[in-house]
Amino acid sequence: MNNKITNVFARYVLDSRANPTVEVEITLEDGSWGRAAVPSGASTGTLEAHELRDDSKDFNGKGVTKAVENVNKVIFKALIGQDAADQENIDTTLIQLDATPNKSSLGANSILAVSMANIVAHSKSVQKYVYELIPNIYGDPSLPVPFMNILNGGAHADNSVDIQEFMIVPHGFEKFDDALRSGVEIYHTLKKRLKDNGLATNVGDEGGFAPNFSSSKEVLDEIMMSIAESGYKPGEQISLALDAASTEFFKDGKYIIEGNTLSNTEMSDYLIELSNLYPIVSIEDGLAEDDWEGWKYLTSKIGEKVQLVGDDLFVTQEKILQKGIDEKCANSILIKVNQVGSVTETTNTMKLANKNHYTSMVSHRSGETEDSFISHLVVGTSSGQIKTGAPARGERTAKYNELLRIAEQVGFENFNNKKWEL
Ligand code: 2PG
Ligand code: MG
Repeated sequence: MNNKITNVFARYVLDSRANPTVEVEITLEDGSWGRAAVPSGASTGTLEAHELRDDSKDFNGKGVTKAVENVNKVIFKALIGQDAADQENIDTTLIQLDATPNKSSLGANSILAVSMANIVAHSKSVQKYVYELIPNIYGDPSLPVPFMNILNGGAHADNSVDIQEFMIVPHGFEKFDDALRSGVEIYHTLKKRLKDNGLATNVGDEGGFAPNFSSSKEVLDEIMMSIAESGYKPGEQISLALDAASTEFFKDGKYIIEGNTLSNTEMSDYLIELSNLYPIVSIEDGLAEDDWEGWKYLTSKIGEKVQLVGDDLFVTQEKILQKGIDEKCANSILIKVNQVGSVTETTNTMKLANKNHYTSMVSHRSGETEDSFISHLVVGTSSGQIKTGAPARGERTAKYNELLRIAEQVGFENFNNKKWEL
């Protein structure tokens, strides 16, 4: 067996928000090695797997010394000699070693880094791309429609915009690179328009612009004009998507947004109004993570025509997704590897989603590294949708650039945009 693990080594590296994070390297008997680093969120769901931080004064309490030590001392011992080809066994070993329901003992950040590094090391050993080793859950490997977050608000920017993400969805193209290019062009047009109107063009955590606007309608109008001015047809070629991240502005059972205090039905009706006024095809976290009643209402109202994505609601976990399926909440799940903490659990959640006709959108976090594992995850599972920020900031372009490289293998025309055809 060439795939025996001979070394597991962790260090800290910095993420895109100047916080330390865990990076792991795994070496195999044949000399192949793989590396992976974990991301970190800002608008996190309460039930996410535990991110282990030091809680000392170093790095303002964000140090990962303990998580790194857990890899180098505890996980190292458990994995030496194991077969890297058996990802499921590696992940089960890690889960059992931790032995808590939310990975709070070893830390989801240490476990996930090891889990991802293992599949990368194995891919090198068998001379394959990582996406070739990922289960083809939704179909044969294909390139995703990129959900590009070009205007940032909420917890990702210090502006007056309450909704966290305004995304463009370039689906009306034959080829992945044409879709990506259109998004890039619109991004530049938006920048120019903001500048010409005396608005700020500095960017938020995910590379989207972060000017002050007083309402979502103003933002959406601006994006619509940027699409048209770039020479594209809104709705036909480019649609829109939102991540409201509404848990962030849900206080005492009410949604405090754009100067209004709304009940869950009023919040839903506001989102419905926006989706009637603009070509919005997908809304993430329109309701808060514990507002199941609100989710049920919104899903019953527009679940047939708009993709409703549960992020904080489902936190990539099978059990919680099953509750959503049973209660008819949402019709799609956001997939973030560090919300659950291992490769196998991530793909298991996606399998459950597919079985129940829920779509899966693979996602970055607002705090990211150059690691581009999620580009392989989205192609391999053929989920057809990725959100990985604006086409700016190195940690965001790392994912788009990896998709461009993968596209040379799977074919640029192998573009999974069927769901969005008019
Ligand atoms: C989200 C994400 C990624 P964060 O809410 O969907 O865009 O943000 O990583 O801060 O949770
Ligand atoms: Mg979200």
